Amino acid sequence: MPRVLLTGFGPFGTHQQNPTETIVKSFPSLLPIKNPFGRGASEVSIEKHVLSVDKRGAHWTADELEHREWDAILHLGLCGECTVPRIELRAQDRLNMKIPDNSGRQAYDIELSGLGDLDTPVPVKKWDVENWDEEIELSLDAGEYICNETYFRTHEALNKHKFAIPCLFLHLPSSDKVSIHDATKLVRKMLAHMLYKPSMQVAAGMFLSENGFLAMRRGEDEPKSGKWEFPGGKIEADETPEAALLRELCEELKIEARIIKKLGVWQHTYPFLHVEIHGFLVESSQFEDMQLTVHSEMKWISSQEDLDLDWLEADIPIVKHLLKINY
Ligand code: PCA
Repeated sequence: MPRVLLTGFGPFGTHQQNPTETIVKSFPSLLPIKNPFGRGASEVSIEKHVLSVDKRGAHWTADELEHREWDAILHLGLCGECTVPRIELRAQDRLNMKIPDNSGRQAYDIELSGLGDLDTPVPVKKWDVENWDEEIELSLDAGEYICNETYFRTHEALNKHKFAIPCLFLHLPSSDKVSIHDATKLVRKMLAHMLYKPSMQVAAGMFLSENGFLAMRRGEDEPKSGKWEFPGGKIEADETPEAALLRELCEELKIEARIIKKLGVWQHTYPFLHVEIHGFLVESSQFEDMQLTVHSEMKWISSQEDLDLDWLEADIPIVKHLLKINY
């Protein structure tokens, strides 16, 4: 049976209560869940833990991960200023405490590791949260206090762990803004999405010039930022791969393009996501007017050395294929 770790925090600062403590304590120990991405259902066992609002609490999960594992980890914390729940996608390499923690520690403007922020590998952007009944924000700012520290330490430990374990942080507003009942429902929904793997259809465009194929680098605020890929994106439910590609090229590069031919379909399974990539050879007369809206850089790739770029894993077989074939 899959096992999940669900954590919350106790009161801190001026907060007499922390809804995340109430949620964790009243959460069932056995939970039936259904695959939100397809068929299948399972019973899940939930290990519940209320963390102390201090360094010990922030390190607890990371320390436990040295000798054990779970199938998913979901941390909950209170965000006093928030009005809607926030799924945190990034743990910042920073601690800057406006108030002391529950052990009296107050650190100002320090780095947690000095090695940079850590992004969750869980593909939350593929969950379609815009269409959920609950209002939710996706956030890249988990704060600079104990919640962020906890998220950072857990991800640091997960990056060294032998298993790929999905982990997220959910910041909840106080219970007068979002009831314990609604927040608990949201936690259940998130766990179901974390325990099953979404499958995604993607359309990718390959522009060819005398300098090779066009590769793009993902921008700062994108998941897997800094990785190289081909322009394109998700095929929506009611779209053909071709229509999706032309729409994505318009959104990402601000150009109208034309499809020359289909190059193939490639499959790849990441630890938390399965992707099927439909690749097309494309051209555009508006190439000169290109504006990058989600990427930070572009590059023409033509030689085996270009395989050394930090590619999205799923794209590597495509790059190998393109460099081998003479168009
Ligand atoms: N919220 C605080 C710490 C504990 C909690 O529930 C935070 O956002 O850092």
